[in-house]
Amino acid sequence: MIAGLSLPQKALPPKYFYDARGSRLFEAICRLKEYYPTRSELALTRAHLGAIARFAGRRGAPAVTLIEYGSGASVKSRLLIEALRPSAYIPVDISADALRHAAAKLQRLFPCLGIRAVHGDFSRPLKIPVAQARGRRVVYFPGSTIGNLTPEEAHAFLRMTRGQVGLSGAMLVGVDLKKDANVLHAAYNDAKGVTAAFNLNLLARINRELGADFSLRRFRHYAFYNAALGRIEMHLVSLERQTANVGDHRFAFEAGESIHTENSYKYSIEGFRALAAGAGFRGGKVWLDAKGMFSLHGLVAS
Ligand code: AVJ
Repeated sequence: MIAGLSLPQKALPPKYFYDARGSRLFEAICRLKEYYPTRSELALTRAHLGAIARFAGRRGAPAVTLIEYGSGASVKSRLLIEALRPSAYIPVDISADALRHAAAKLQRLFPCLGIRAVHGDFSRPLKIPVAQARGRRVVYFPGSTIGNLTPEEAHAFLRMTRGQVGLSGAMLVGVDLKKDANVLHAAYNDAKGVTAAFNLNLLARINRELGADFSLRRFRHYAFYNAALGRIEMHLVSLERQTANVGDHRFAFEAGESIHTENSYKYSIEGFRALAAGAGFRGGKVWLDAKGMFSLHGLVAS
């Protein structure tokens, strides 16, 4: 936090949004009419579930270990688990609460499924519990969480994952698509202000957990589509000249100066396939929802 707030363009990593309240606010975002990604990805998963499960489970591999990064409430994985029937499911999430609830719920639904929740951050290589990682390894990375990474970071992440699933493994990645900037703008500037509350909750969390004194009233949520870079940027903009303390560090803000809190990259289908190819994956398959808003890529090692 200190390092990020010391940059010329102040910036904080979006993974810190997800404390218990932040995870709840994110779930509320997913239900907003303006926020199309969740609904689109669910629709495409339902529409193509058979094909997706055949892709993930093929090559006669009897056992599949399904690893999910950023599993959150595991809503989409429930569908996939039903169709794929993996022998083990390893959800990985930075929010301990979300992880515990999702794992308990899935265990009730699938009593025979070996569930091994891993509380952590998928930006570093993950130690997969070996006893659970039987058969074919399939990494599921839905929600366009990959959009939080820059293309360079996404490349490194895909390379790391390819190493993790090995030559016989596969990856399923949900990727939000480029579209009309007005649709993107609405999705990140909802009328009820839930996205604004989600963004501002980061400051509330820093205040509570790091003894900081950000005045939440003096910052405003700001999100826009940066077309040149193909990404939504979220910022917290200081409404006036002010200072804020984090521990013994004092940070000065000019009026209008911002903290950059999130990027959400949008890809073309070809653009994402090229990125995956550069990281050693063959773009095996791509599935879309009926409106062509969102994509799910099935990748195998090339
Ligand atoms: C969870 C990273 C995919 O970028 O759309 C939603 C997070 N931020 N509204 C996204 C988010 C603001 C979301 N991801």
